[in-house]
Amino acid sequence: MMKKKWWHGKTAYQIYPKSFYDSNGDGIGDIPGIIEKLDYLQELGIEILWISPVYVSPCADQGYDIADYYGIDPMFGTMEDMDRLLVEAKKRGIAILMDLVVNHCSDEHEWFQKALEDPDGEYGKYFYIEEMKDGKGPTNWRSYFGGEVWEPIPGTNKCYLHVFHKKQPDLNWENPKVRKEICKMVNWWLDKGLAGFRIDAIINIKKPEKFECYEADRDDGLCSMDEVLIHAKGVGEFLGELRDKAFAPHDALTIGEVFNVSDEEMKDFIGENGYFSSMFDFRETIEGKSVLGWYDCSIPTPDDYKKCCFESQAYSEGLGYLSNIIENHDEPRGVSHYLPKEAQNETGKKLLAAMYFMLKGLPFIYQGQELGMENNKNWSLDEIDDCSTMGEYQRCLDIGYSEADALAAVAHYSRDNARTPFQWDDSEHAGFTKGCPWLVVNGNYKDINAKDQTSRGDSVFAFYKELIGLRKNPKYAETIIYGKTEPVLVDESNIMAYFRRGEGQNLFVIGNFDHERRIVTVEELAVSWKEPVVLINNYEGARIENGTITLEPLQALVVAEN
Ligand code: TEU
Ligand code: CA
Repeated sequence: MMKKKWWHGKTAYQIYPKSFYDSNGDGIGDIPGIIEKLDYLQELGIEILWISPVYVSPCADQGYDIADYYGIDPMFGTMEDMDRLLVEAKKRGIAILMDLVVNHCSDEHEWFQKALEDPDGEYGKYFYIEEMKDGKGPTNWRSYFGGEVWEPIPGTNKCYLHVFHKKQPDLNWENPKVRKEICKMVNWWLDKGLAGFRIDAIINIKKPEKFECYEADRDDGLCSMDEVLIHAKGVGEFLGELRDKAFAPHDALTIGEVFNVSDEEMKDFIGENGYFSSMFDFRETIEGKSVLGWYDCSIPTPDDYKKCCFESQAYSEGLGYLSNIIENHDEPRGVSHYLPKEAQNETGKKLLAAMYFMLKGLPFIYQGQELGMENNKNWSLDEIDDCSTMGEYQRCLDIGYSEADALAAVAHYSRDNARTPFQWDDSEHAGFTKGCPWLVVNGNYKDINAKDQTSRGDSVFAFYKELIGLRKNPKYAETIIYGKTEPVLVDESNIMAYFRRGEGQNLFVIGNFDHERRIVTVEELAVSWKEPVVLINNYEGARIENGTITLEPLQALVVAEN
């Protein structure tokens, strides 16, 4: 039996500060804005809040490029605001996680500025700085945002490594001084009263021992970081040190953004005494992605979706507690991605909500997900701000797409879909700001907004509230939190169904992704269940007779044994 932790039964929420709520009319969401909306989050039932970066940043990658780890960027507020947020959140029983971005910093960070001044000096060793040969870096690795990972240092024959944006130089974790600095900083924040961190892009901190070229996977002669990471061995040593010297002494809650580890390695990451408390399940996120770029990706079907969920549930069982999502600030809106077109309505949104929320693990809700916020359907190129989208767009042009086709090819995956301002009400700019929003507001804000959602008993918001309430209901919480997930009807296309097996209690979760009525039979319900009680339903009525369940199109049910 898994050791119980205070956070297992909670529901977590991710805030993307720039787009949440603007308190001072400059068009940019801020920390005072978050404080103003804490009551809203409490009303929803949120008890853990992950806040994407608010540190000092020139914002080449929206705050994921940090110029001062100890300072709050003025666009987000002040350190006093941050301290007040911690206090106000605590009053409402909400624990705060900040974003820990330590694979890289900003090129405007003091360390990098000093490294540029003297690449062979002390601070040069904080980064990966190499000699160029024939004007080229030592390897053919492609950065996540497109182009080479090596950037020349002006006035020298040297270059530095950046696996993300060129304004995000990678920190050299092999250097004990770097590790010491990071450890100090993490402890400083935890001492302030943070509950913990979401840990950014962490698998990238270990590089291959030798800087070598690998086989190219596109005609640009470069290879993807996925290939590079296969050759990088021993990240665990760094992570173990961070755990022992910073996380463990504070009993911090840490959620790793962990890509590119095998299922076998999962135990080291989130097992007993693992590096982190939990890590996101990205199996569904990755499904359909292509090494060639976004233009070549395919959108997962409901059957793909359920297969991914069940695989992750099976691998993690008895081994660690995953964090479950349908979207985040890097992904398309979940309802626009996992639901078939004709299912993209409130009933379908509730269906998807129930399916992922009832899985074993810590559920995260990304801001706006609880309203049913969708991808923006009408992007124009000049409205896109995200560097990753621009890289993928360029890639399309490079292989001969017209501008219009290139935009059409990347629009669905643009990270800006998740980053459009939160839709608070039906007034101008969706009530997000009194000024001019930094990113365009989704045109559907008059139909989809918090004011409407919180006023209706049958809204997506109300449904999320019910799911969160059920998770806290003492009668069922143990089973929801710790019960084993057991898939059933796996070969029934467009039906996702599973038991959650608790001690002396079973729950049954079923959803119909089909646009037609479906009738399925689960014998156990007829044979050994006394009487099924419907706990969650996105329809008026439910028909369960002798183990035979009649599901309306997009109907979702959570059922308990009486
Ligand atoms: O993301 C890391 C990551 O590997 C991807 O999700 C990446 O952003 C995506 O493939 C590019 O489209 C984290 C953050 O979540 C992301 O916002 C940052 O841009 C990135 O790290 C760099 O800090
Ligand atoms: Ca502001």
